[in-house]
Parts: sequence; C-alpha cells; structure tokens
Amino acid sequence: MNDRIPTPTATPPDILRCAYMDIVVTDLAASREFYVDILGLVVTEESETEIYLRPFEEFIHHNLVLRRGPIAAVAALSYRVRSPRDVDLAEAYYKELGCRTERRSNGFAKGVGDSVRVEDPLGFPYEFFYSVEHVERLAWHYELYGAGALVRLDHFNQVTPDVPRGRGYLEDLGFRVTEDIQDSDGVTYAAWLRRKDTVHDTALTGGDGPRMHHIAFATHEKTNILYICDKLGALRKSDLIERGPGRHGVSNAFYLYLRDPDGHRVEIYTQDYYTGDPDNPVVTWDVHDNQRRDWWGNPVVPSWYTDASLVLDLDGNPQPVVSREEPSELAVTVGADGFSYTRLGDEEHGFKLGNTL
Ligand code: XXG
Ligand code: FE2
Repeated sequence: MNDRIPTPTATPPDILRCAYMDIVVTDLAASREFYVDILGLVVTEESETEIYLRPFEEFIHHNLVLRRGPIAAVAALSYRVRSPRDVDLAEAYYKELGCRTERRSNGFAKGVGDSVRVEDPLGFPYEFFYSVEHVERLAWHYELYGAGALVRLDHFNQVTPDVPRGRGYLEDLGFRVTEDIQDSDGVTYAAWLRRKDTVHDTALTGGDGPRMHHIAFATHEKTNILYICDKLGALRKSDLIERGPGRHGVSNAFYLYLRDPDGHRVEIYTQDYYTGDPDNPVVTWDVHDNQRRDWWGNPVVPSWYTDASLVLDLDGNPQPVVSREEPSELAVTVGADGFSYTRLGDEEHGFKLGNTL
C-alpha cells in the first residue's frame, strides 16, 4: 500500500472544526435513553425518525444526529468551514480528486444550510457546511447541568487500513498532525490531526476500514467522567463501559469509552493541551510503549481495536470494508510479543529501540 493520494491543484476549504456526526441507529427510543437520559445531551429538535442533540456549550443547531434506520452505521462526518465560499471550494476540491459529491442548498440535516457531502478517497462520507441555525448556548445554565455534563464536541476517530495514505490526504486538506504511533520499522499505527487548537478534530486508527471508531464529547473536569461511571454502575449499566476511565498517553487527556445500544462507540474526554502555534511539536509514540494509550499502563481491551461502525455511501449503502495489510496494533500489544516496555531499556529479550522514536 502507501500509494499517495494526488494533491489537488484546487484550494482546499478552510475547515474550522469537526461539527457533527450523522449516525443511523436501529432503535431510536433506546438511543434516546442512552444519549439524552443517561449522558444528558440537550435535544434541539426531534421527530419520530430523527433526534438532533448538542452539548451545553454549543451554539450551532446540533453536534449529533440520531437517525432511525435499518442498519447501524454512520451517514456523515461533518465539518464546519469558515465561509459560504469554502463550501464551493470543498466541492471543487473533491471533484478534482475524482470523488462523488452531492450538494444540497437546504442541507442534509435540519438546521444546516448549503452543504456538500462527498465520498472521500478513504471511503468516508465527509460533509462541509458554513450556514447553520444558531441556538441558545446553555453554558451559563448550571441549573440544567448534571454532574457528568457534556460541554463540547471534541473529535471524531476513523478506522482506515493505510494510515500514512490517509494522513497525506488530510494534510493536503489542511489538517496538521499533532501526535502519532509508529514502530522502528516505519509502520504507522495511528495519527491524530487537528484544525482547531486541540490535539485533534479527527484521528486515523489503523485497521479494517473505512469504519467509524468513535465520536468524542468533552466534559470540563475529570470528576464529570468519574460521575458518569458511578451513574452507569448505579443504573446497572456498567456493561456500556468498554474502556477506562483512564489517562491517555497520546493527547494527555482523561478518557472513558462507552458503547451505545447499537455498538457505536462514544468517548468522553477532557483536558488535552493547546496546539495552535504553527510550530507545535509533533509527538511520536513507540507502539511498544505500554503507556502510549493508557498512561497508567492499563491494557486496552481487544474490542477497542477490532470493533467499529460501518460508514455509508451517498446512496445510504454500507461501504465495503478493506482489511489492513500492515501489522495490527492489537497483535503488538495483546500478542505478548515480548518487545514492549514501561521503562525504555528494561524490555525483555534485550530488545532496544533507537532513540528516534
Ligand atoms: O482521543 C484519543 C483517542 O484517539 O481516542 C485515543 C486520544 C488518545 C487515544 S490513545 O488510546 O492512543 O491514548
Ligand atoms: Fe478519541
């Protein structure tokens, strides 16, 4: 693999941030219980077939659409761009890449205006829009906050077989890499990419894809995340917790991963670091570093590496999933290869990594 996606001559759109995910769920009532009753997302608008949700600090119409449908999947990963003209730029950019595009002046989701959806070169349904309905930013409405209040959409995470290929394409589109995971043979296992001044707006996780790995919402504090764990325990729903709580190595954020009733993964995330300077240093982690994904050294459960949601093409059909050919991180970390370490130099079998990673 590693064939590079050609860089278009067209100017890329100026992307502001990840803005919303449009997901298909098979039981809207069960999803409503998870996202509204348990996680406390605010309902902007709802019908028999769709629910539009936002966290407390958001002022645009929604950050998540739950859409009732026959198969659990992801219909769009949507980004807000800086101006109406950037929607034109996005359309021209993807047309030059030879991708299928669809433009709708009234948007694909309620509250959103002129938008373009594309089947991107990695097979993901990406969307770009500027025009959007403003709703009340509930940031000051502490009377509405629960102890686990979700305040912002933080990022998406996508599974793709060839991470360097995806990274090159997203860098051309204007994303900057903040962190990655590699080995000393030059295999890249994952990369984190940003537009806003946080560690990421999206990340690429190496694996069979295209699939959606997770959507992440931010809380203000670590204690908010601990409350969500306590609440799930009290509701006898601890089986919704897949991984964590813990501290990531990558991003330095505090985290928790949940699975919704359809198995879509949701991360609750807080307190990563500022990345907005043009010379923000890239952090590269060695895949054998036991603290890269959990700073406390807790193992990552296998399902976190293997499971992910299907993504849809513009006709609403699932995109075929292509296997990853390069080594999988699951095999490295769970396969007990004997080459992992907590203190570099202490590894068993005398294996020593170069200082470049
Ligand atoms: O947001 C993230 C993640 O992509 O979900 C995973 C930040 C860090 C990590 S990792 O598991 O690599 O620490
Ligand atoms: Fe994440």
